[in-house]
Amino acid sequence: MPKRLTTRTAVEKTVHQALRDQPIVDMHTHLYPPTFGTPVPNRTGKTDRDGLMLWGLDELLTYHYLVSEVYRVVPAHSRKGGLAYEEFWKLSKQQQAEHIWKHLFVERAPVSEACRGVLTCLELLGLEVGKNKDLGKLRKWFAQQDPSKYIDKVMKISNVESITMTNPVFDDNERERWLKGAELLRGDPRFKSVLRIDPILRDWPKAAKKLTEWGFNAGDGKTLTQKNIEEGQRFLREWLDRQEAIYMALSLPPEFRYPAESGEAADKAGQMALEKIILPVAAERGLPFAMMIGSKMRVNPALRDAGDMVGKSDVQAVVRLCAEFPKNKFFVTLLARENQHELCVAARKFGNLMIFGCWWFLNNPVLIEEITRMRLELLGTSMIPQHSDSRVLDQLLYKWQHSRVIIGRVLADKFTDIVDTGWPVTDEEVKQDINRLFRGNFLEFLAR
Ligand code: RAT
Ligand code: ZN
Repeated sequence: MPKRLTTRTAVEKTVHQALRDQPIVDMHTHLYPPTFGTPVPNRTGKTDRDGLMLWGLDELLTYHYLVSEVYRVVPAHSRKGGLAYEEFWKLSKQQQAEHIWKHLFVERAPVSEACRGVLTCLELLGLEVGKNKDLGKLRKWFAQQDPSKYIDKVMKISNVESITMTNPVFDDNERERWLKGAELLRGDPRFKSVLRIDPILRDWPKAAKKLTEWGFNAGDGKTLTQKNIEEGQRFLREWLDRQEAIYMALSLPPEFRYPAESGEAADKAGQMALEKIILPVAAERGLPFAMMIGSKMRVNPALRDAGDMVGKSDVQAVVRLCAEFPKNKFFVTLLARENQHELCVAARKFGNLMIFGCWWFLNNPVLIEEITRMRLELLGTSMIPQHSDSRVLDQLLYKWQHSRVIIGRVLADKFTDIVDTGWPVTDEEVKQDINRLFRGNFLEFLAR
C-alpha cells in the first residue's frame, strides 16, 4: 500500500531511502571492462601497458583534475620544488601519484572536490586512510584485487547497474582493439558502448583523410559529393554495428555554431558532415546524438588532459538543430555555468532534446545543487540530473555518492513544497520519480 507523506521529515526519509535503493544507469563514463586491458598491477598478473581499464589508487591520484590542482601549488617554474611539465610526465605513474599525494593531501587539507573524492572512495572501500597515510599499504590492497571482480564490487557499493562507455573511433589504441576482437569487447553485460566521433565535427578535413585511409571514400574534407556522403554513412553504420553502440557522441568547442558562421570551407564541410552523414544515420537507427559543448582544448598543452578550459557556448545552435531535425534525438550537456538557464528553457521547447549531467567543471556540490534546482523548477523530472564521467572505475563511488546527497537534498525540498500545498504525495510516487531521474529517463529516451 502506498504511504502518503505529510511532513518534511517523512519526505526526507523516503527520498534518502529511495536514493540509496535506486540502481543507477550511468549514461556517460570513460570506463572499460577488463577485456580492453588494464595497466594496473593486479592479482591476475595480467597487465597491459596501454590497456584502457583504469582503476585503483595510483590512477585515482593521477586523475587529470588533480594534475591541474597540483600544478597550482607546485607551479612548473617555482624555485621551491617546482617540477617542469615534461619532468612530471616522465615520472612513473607511482611517482606522479606520490607527488600529488604529498602536495595535495599531506602538506595541505584535501578540501577540493577532486581531492575529497579520493577520500570518499577509500572510505567507501573500507580503507581507513585517516589512520595511515601510507600509500604502500593501500597499494598492496589494490594489487590483491581481480579487475573483473573489483568492477562488481564497485558497482555494488555505488549501486550502479550499468556503465556507459565512451568509445572513440579515431583513437588508434582503442580502434585496433575493436578491429581485433569486437565480440570479446562488447561481451561484458555491465558495459554499453557509445560511438564517439569528435573529429568529424571538430576537424572534418582530418577526419575525412582518416576515413579515406581506412577505405571509406570521404573526399578531400572541403567538398562533399553524394559518393562521399554515402561512404561517410557506411563508416558510421559499420562502427555502430561493430560496437553495438547505444548512441553517438562528441564534444564541441564553445565556438560551435549552427549554421556555421565562419565561412571557412572546413567549417562548412563539417556542417555538411553533420547534416548529411551523422544526423541521417542517427535518425535511421533511432539513436540519440549527444553533444557536449563548451570545452576549449589545451589552453595549456603541457598539462595534457588537464589543460582544457571552459568557454560559453551558443545555445541557439542547439535550438536550431532541434527545430530543423525533429526526427533526431539530442542529448545535450553544456560546460559553462552561464549557459545552463538558456539550455533549460530550450529543453522546454523541444521533446527531442534531453539535457543531462553536470559536466566536468560543473561537477562540484555548489553547482550541482544550483543546476538541479533550476532544472527541476523549469522541467520537473523530465531530465537526467547527472552522469559520472568517471575515468577511473573507483570514481563511481565518490561521484555518485556526492551527487546523491545533493540531489536528495533538492528533491526533498521540492517534494516538501508540494506536500505543503495539501497535494497528496506517496512514497511510491517519490520512488517512481527517482527511478526516472537516475535510470528511466535515459532508457526511455533511447527507446523512444
Ligand atoms: O571530464 C573529463 O574527464 C574530460 O576530460 C572529458 O573527457 C569530457 O568528459 C569528455 O567526454 O569530453
Ligand atoms: Zn567525458
